[in-house]
Amino acid sequence: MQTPHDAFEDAFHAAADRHERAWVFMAIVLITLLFIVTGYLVARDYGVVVQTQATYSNPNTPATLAEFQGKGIKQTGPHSYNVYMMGRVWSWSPSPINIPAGSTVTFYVTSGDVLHGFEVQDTDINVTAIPGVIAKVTYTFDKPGVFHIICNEYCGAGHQAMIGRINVTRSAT
Ligand SMILES: [Cu+2]
Repeated sequence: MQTPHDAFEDAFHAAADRHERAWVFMAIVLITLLFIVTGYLVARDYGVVVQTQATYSNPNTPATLAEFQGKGIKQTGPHSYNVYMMGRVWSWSPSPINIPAGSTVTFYVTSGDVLHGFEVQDTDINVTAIPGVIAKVTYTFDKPGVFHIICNEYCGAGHQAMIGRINVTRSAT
């Protein structure tokens, strides 16, 4: 037989149950949203993991390769270029890079001495320049403007001045 007290307790537990279910549901929704938004922002701002094109047991080898000699910029199609980017204390070569808007650029990035960080501002290009390793990253410059290459890995006394330039001009067409 139910006493009045039991009826109150049952109602109380039913109400508490509803509230707890609602809060657990909200927590699951929030955790899921945070997970998705974090993944999206990381992929958008920092890019996906860059593939390594080649590694050499001798860290000085990439600097001696033909592609890294001379201008370092090679047109490979009507709107595509290869750039062979060498970071050294404390400059990027080639720089400045002049290309028309709409160009797809494949960067082959390496270092001639110590670790550098190859980051192009206003893009999601962010690669570590490692001696003996050639990293490959492709990007399409849709909008004209000046894009600065900054070294984002501390590399010595002139690190903060290690800035390169990519000039994206209005396309002729
Ligand atoms: Cu540097």
